[in-house]
Amino acid sequence: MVGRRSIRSQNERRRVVRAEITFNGNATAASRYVGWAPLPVQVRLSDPTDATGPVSVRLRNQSTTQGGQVVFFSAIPDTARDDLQLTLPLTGTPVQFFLAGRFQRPSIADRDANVQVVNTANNQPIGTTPLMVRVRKDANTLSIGERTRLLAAFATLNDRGMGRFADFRNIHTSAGDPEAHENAGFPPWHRAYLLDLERELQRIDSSVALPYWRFDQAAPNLFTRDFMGVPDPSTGRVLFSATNPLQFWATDGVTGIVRRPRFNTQTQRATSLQGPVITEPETFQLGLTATSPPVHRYRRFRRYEVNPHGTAHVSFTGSIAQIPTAAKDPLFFLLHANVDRLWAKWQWLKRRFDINATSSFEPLGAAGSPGTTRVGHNSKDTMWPWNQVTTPPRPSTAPGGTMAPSLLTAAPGLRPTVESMIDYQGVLTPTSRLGFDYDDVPFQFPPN
Ligand SMILES: [Cu+2]
Repeated sequence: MVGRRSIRSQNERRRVVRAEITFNGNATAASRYVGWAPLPVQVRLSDPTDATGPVSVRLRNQSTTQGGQVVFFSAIPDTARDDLQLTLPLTGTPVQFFLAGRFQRPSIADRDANVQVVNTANNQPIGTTPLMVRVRKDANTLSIGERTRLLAAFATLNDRGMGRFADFRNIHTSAGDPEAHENAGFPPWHRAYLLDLERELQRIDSSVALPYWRFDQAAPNLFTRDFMGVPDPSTGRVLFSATNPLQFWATDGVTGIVRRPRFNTQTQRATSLQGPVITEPETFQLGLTATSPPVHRYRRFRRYEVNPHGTAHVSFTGSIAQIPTAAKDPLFFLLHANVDRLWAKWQWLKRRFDINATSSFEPLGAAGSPGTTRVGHNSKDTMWPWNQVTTPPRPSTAPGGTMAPSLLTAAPGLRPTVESMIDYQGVLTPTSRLGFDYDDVPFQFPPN
């Protein structure tokens, strides 16, 4: 009897020990979002009461069957582990490790993943931290909850035409056109544009990630009254269900969205008068410049601006079909998330993250040196409007201010350069991580 009681009281004492996790050095819940790229995380004993020495702990997913899942790294680069053994000093000094979402196990709701710290001496949990494995997903596969939160955040950002969204609409115009299109900076400029918008959506609802419209496949769940709307056959004005927050969408002082597809949205991929968008595998072949061995180069790959990108735009009539008005339509951002995903997936497939290699981006350098192109399209140039430059050849206004900051990463800074968009996962330079990922594009360390 005496022996059993003393064992029990010993366990109770050990349970007093508490561990606390901080993400990227930030203790608030607002920082607990992770994608596939490893994020620096710190764990420390927050209440070492009754511990008599360093405490050996194991980090793990609280449940391996539900919600988002994470993997652990003791350092980077390292192989991903299901759990991680660490020793926490009694002084409360934090111990750093790295954490990432487990590929293909994203969250579907905020805080549905849980990291548990277990005291290995008695197998008791001494801390549980909820988080979200938040990645950009195929819009056609979103749950009703994910879709509802996205649409509500978009509607709030626009606020019937009176909100912050007006800046985004006013960035993508005739004046901004030369900053963004038909040149080397097309992919990075749009990556920054989407990131800025996504961070604003996340300020409204941190569980939202921008989904993508996979335009080379039918997306019957996207083109519905509950999601992006269905056009009225006679006017082309998009109709929404009575519960869809987009029903009040307005831009330039006019309510509604005009968008009429040239293809069957329930059964077909995007198709213009010239024909369908090229497929994903065809897109990845655009960069091929030599066949044996195969060499893939950025300057060839960026031809994807024409097809599939341009083709997807002109698969409709209405505002999305012309550059000056395209960003009036929220579908624009889902279309462009897919354009960005194609670049991201090509970068992963061909390992094109080196900001100093012409195979990853060209022209390298800043405008004004030999062999460079228009300012804003060289790797070292800053990008309008985030640089707030309004002297020629830049546009005369720079709507929206500098780049929205993030608690998850310091990159790309307030005035991003073209090259800051290239290593978006921090594959080669961990501090370059921009804080987004796509559901089907993994993070992979470079080969040794
Ligand atoms: Cu576009």
